[in-house]
Amino acid sequence: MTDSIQTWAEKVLARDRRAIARAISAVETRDALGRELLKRLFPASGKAEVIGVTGSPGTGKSTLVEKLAGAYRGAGARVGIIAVDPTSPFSGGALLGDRIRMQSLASDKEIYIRSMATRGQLGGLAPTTHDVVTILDAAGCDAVLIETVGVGQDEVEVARLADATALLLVPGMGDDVQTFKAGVMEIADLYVINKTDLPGADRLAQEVEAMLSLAARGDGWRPPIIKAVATTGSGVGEVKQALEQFRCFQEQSTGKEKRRRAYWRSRLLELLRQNLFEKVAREHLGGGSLERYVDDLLQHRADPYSLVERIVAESVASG
Ligand SMILES: Nc1nc2c(ncn2[C@@H]2O[C@H](COP(=O)(O)OP(=O)(O)OP(=O)(O)O)[C@@H](O)[C@H]2O)c(=O)[nH]1
Ligand SMILES: [Mg+2]
Repeated sequence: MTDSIQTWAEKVLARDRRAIARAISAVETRDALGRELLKRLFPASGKAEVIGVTGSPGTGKSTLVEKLAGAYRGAGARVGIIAVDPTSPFSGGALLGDRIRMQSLASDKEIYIRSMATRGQLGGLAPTTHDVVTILDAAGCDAVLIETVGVGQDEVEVARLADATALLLVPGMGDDVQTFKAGVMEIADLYVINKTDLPGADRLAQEVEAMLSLAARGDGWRPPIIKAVATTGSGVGEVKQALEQFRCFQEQSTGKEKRRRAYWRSRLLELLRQNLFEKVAREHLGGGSLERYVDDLLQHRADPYSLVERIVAESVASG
């Protein structure tokens, strides 16, 4: 078994597309094999530039990601695309749409596209997006583009995972700058005013400009505002250029290391939390125990604080 995982990992590292697809599926279903595979792939990851593209539904994220992927390919980079879909796995409409829309990339063997459903998880990412990035990174993608829905403060999660985050805004969608939650504006390393073929683009750009001049970022980076028409590809070169400038800025100012350090710190804590919870749930909440505890609480025979202390103590004692 170990041997076959080793071979599988080697195939992923050698960019075998079937092996990559199987690896992602194993990780998505939280298969134990997936975890074993990730252990072997992790040392080879950490090289890809991870770029988050976020914005309200319909702002043109998929269209921009497709064009941006084309621009990276044009520069000889290998590209991974992860489209995170907010809808349930059942409606599937947007997934299908993305696949059709990104068809121009489908025949390119150096581009890997994967759609994922958030399955109700907050944060704008699917629970296993982090691990899929590791796989694509280990498989030699120079850039991994993550499209994620912007539904408020939730997509802060993608900014944590990404080295750079682009926020798409479009004129006339009620996306008035005043209505943004502060958190959403804070995550953007660059702003893309998309659909500038529609009226109101200049006003929107001015509003963002005005907002940015009110509060300087702690790291001294002034997020550029780029006007684009994703459908024609206009402005896409500028977006790519701005991402490169930001990367240079980050490398010179050690911002990138700081960001990745913060990411791995919280990722480690998150995995630890998840792992400990799963252990406790497996060992102490099965076989009707959970409902018996709930009965105790309902009847006020026990208080939840003491119960949790007892369950945790038992779990720790059991090793
Ligand atoms: N007029 C105009 N339409 C655009 C532009 N960019 C994208 N669109 C259109 O806007 C619609 C939505 O584009 P998508 O790329 O699917 O947007 P999205 O943000 O990925 O949408 P969701 O993933 O569903 O949130 C499509 O019909 C695009 O053709 C643009 O620059 N101008
Ligand atoms: Mg989309």
